Amino acid sequence: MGAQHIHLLFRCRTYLPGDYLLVGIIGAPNKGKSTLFSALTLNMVEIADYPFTTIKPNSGVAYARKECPEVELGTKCNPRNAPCDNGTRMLPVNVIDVAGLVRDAHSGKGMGNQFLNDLAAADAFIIVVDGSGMTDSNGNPGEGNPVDDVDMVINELTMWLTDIIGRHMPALSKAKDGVEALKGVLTGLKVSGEQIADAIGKSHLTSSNIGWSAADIEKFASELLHIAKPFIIASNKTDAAKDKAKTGALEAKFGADRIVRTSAEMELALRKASKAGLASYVPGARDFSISESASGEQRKALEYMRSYVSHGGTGVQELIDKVVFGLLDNVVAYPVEDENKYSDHFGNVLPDAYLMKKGSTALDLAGRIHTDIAKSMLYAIDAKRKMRLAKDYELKGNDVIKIVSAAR
Ligand SMILES: Nc1nc2c(ncn2[C@@H]2O[C@H](COP(=O)(O)OP(=O)(O)OP(=O)(O)O)[C@@H](O)[C@H]2O)c(=O)[nH]1
Ligand SMILES: [Mg+2]
Repeated sequence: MGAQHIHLLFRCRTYLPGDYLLVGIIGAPNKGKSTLFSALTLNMVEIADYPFTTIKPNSGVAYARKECPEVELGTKCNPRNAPCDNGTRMLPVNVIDVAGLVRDAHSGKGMGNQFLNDLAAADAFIIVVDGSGMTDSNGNPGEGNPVDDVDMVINELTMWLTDIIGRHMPALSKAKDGVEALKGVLTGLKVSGEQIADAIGKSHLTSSNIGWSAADIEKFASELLHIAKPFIIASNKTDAAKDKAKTGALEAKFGADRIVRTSAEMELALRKASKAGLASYVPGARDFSISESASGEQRKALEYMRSYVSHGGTGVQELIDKVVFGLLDNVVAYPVEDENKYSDHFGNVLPDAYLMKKGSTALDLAGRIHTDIAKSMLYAIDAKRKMRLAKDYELKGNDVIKIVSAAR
């Protein structure tokens, strides 16, 4: 049997937004969730200085950024599923922004917690807090405590999950295989059997004959959340923070790794200014140029922002990059059909960029392209080094890979 590509399969496949990671933006009211959402997606949504501005969820596409291999390979890409911005590949990620969450939302306080169902399939959460500390936990002007707000969000998420499991307890308690039964109950939550088993172990419960008490369910829900729904914290409004103590307290409690200082408002203003041709701001950049066409007032505002971003940027791009490549541990892989031209069957150079969980193999990449390609896969070729790779080759990040399959 000759080794060839299955061109047809490459040709037929369309890229579905359903393949994207999903990131949920969550937090107490009036902290800047919708501003962050808008800065990330450039979708214009309602933003206002009072609690519960958002009622219906906003969903859109944000982009994590990574250097495109076109730079290293000295070529020019023809992107299909992930745009390229001057040598930086933009990997699409779905984001959802929901209503503000308050303490006891699970008992109906504020907007309640039903809207959390819209985030059930999230791969990760961004918890937005007011790093300036100028809004209280209900989103009103006053002394805020971001650490308490994060604890409240985690607690409300736990209670939401506890309620879902609790509702199914009569049926679950009759099931022989608890992991399988829980998997059924938690369909739509994007949790795996391994994650469920792990959470059962960590909460010192057993999976056979589940007869859990309310406290057991809560313990399990809390463990499962930590395992399956990792979070990062945006210490937002840091442009308005007079002292750094609020963010410092977050770092002390949750670890500096998990905190990104953001100014969603400034990122939104800069992306809008760039779109309007007033500035040449690239998301995440520490500098930009201001257009001649900017008016005196606009120039003044842009100069102020230019000075602000020179001290570490607005944090917004860093935040989404950290979610995708840090928290969710993804690498980018570029499948090609021609390892010399780095192209697909039509000559498109580096057409597709796939986010793959670290630890994924060349075979996993084949499966991502099409299950049939994975089934008949023989081996892979590292197109950069022209080296043959085994099916179980672990993707390193920015690999350009040809999958060689058996002709049928
Ligand atoms: N200074 C400053 N203000 C911000 C920032 N981000 C948001 N804001 C302001 O904070 C207020 C609330 O912003 P929203 O984005 O509507 O907040 P939200 O968390 O979505 O609010 P709800 O939908 O009501 O829960 C608005 O007045 C924003 O302009 C920021 O980075 N810095
Ligand atoms: Mg909002």
